[in-house]
Amino acid sequence: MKLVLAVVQRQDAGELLESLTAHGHRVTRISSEGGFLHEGNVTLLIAVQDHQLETLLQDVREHCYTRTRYVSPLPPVAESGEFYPPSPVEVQVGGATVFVLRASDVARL
Ligand code: 2BA
Repeated sequence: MKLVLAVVQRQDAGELLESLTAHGHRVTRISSEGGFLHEGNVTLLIAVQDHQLETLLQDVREHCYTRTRYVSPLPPVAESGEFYPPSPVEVQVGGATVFVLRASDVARL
């Protein structure tokens, strides 16, 4: 059995959740935030049997897209009143960051 933690972009979370539940998975959705961009994202917790893992990952691949963000780095320390606005840096976000952990059991008590 595996516990899958999938960090996905908020724009992708709705359709992915629909697809996962349609395929019979039980899913927990947690609102989260990326430490680098400080943008809201979504972390999904999904416990699956080993034989379900590959189709689950396929669902994630199909519903999570790569997007480009531009981040402005901090400006360098200004010297003698000169000002050089820093150029935005391109960052590719996603599809999804997926952690697969071994799980010993799932109990619904
Ligand atoms: P963020 O931390 O906000 O990162 C957003 C994107 O910024 C990342 O996309 C990556 O392209 C870039 N990035 C992140 N940290 C960086 C750094 N130290 N230097 C340069 N660029 C950096 P993704 O890799 O697709 O990650 C999307 C989100 O997935 C992350 O949002 C974070 O919430 C999560 N994540 C990614 N890798 C993780 C990891 N190893 N552990 C925990 N969470 C992770």
